[in-house]
Amino acid sequence: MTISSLGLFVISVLIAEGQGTPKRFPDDFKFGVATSSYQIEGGWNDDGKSESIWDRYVHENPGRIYNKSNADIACDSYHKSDEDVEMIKTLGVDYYRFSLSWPRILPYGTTDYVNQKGVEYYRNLIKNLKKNNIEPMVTLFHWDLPQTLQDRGGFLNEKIVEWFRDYARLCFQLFGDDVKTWITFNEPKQTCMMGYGLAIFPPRVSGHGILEYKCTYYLLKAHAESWHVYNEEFRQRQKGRISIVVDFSWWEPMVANNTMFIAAAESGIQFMSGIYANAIYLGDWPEIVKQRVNERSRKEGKTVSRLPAFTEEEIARIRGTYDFFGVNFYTSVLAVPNPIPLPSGILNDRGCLSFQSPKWEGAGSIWLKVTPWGLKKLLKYLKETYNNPEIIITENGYSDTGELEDDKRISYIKQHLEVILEAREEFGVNVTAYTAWSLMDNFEWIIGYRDRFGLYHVDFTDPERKRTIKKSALYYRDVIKSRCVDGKCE
Ligand code: GBH
Repeated sequence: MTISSLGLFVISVLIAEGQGTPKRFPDDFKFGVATSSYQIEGGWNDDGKSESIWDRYVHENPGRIYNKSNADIACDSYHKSDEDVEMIKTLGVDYYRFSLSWPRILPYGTTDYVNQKGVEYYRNLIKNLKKNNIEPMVTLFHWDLPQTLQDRGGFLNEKIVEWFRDYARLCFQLFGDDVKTWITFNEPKQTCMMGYGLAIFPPRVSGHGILEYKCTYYLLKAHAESWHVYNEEFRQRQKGRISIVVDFSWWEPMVANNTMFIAAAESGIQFMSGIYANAIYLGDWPEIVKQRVNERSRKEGKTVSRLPAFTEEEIARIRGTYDFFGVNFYTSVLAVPNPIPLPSGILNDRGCLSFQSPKWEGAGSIWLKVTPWGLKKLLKYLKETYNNPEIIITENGYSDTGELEDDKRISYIKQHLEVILEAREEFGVNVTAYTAWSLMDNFEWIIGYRDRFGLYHVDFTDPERKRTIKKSALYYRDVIKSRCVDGKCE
């Protein structure tokens, strides 16, 4: 260290300490806001777009969606993207996270036919964002698989690796000059566990502890192959970055300082989230997942494990395919050991149960309890478990019934921002960005339009889908401007 660099170092330490209050975000911390294609776009069959598995599902099973709603029109963003950009601009965010609809770009799923109208829609949106100094952060897959690929087996056909890789390559070619942050998959758990395990989301296949793992195995390979495509064919010229987004709840042992409960919590977080992250950030399945599923398979008299084994080659190919750690965080659960031997299935394989305390503050959604302390613990856990990666919070948000004076949403965001600052200060967690879910009220999957997550209200009874700013949007705008959680720094 030279004298002058030592001087600079001392000065920066003094400045850092002088700031005293941990309530201020550094200037290079980024703020964003998020949506996803199926939840906002509408235009479900406009201009050559084909059906996604969600289109098919809501049309064939209206009764399975709250109030028999669907997203045929949703927020009508397919026709209102200029207004969307105006709203985003008002917030003053650094970036907008949205997703591309695969069947809008590739109606047959594969790259032999590209729907130019679909491409144009995203090209206009991206240009408009750039013009307004808003960085696009683009998710390639937020659950709306082309139905035509589902008809060929979807995520149970190994071809999904090629289909997705080719779709990803096309998107890098089409939009990569302007898009510098890519996300391959949003929340693989919802695709594999909810779609091919518990059969709650389309394609509603019951996996019995077999197909949810098979889906995960192919999905991780598809992620890795597209990362390699970006890395080898685009990175040098386009200079962007690409990763996956895994959703994590925090798992707290229901009984503290009890090894059985601590082990239950660790198993819970590994089966529910680590299973989608471990191969990418560390290599292979999490140890506890391998151990439990392999042993249970043996006890069930199976000659091969229900969990597909990665070859050494596959482990090496998938390991390291990330440029940052994308995490969605909403809530926490309490873990309890479940020693009762139950039939195969991911929820039974994990050997624990989850509960939420009735003492925790609720929200509009039954599963969402306000637990900012859980995010703080999770951030420390992620740092320690995954070798201190750069962490981007790609979603965090609060649901209610759509009130404009949404003080509870403000309080939720504020508390989560506070713990992010604390985790950075106290544990040195490298969180560099925060994304609020969501820009506006939208189609909240099977709960339809009941649970509202928006910073803007949307009137779904109005053919114009009128959007109205909520108090929380103004709060978030002030945070971004002042870089302080209470929206004002002295
Ligand atoms: C995210 O999922 C999604 O990325 C986003 O699209 C969504 O709008 C947002 O968060 C809010 O939900 O039906 O009772 O079995 C968050 C995780 C997964 C939580 C599905 C609710 C359904 C539970 N969500 N889960 S239930």
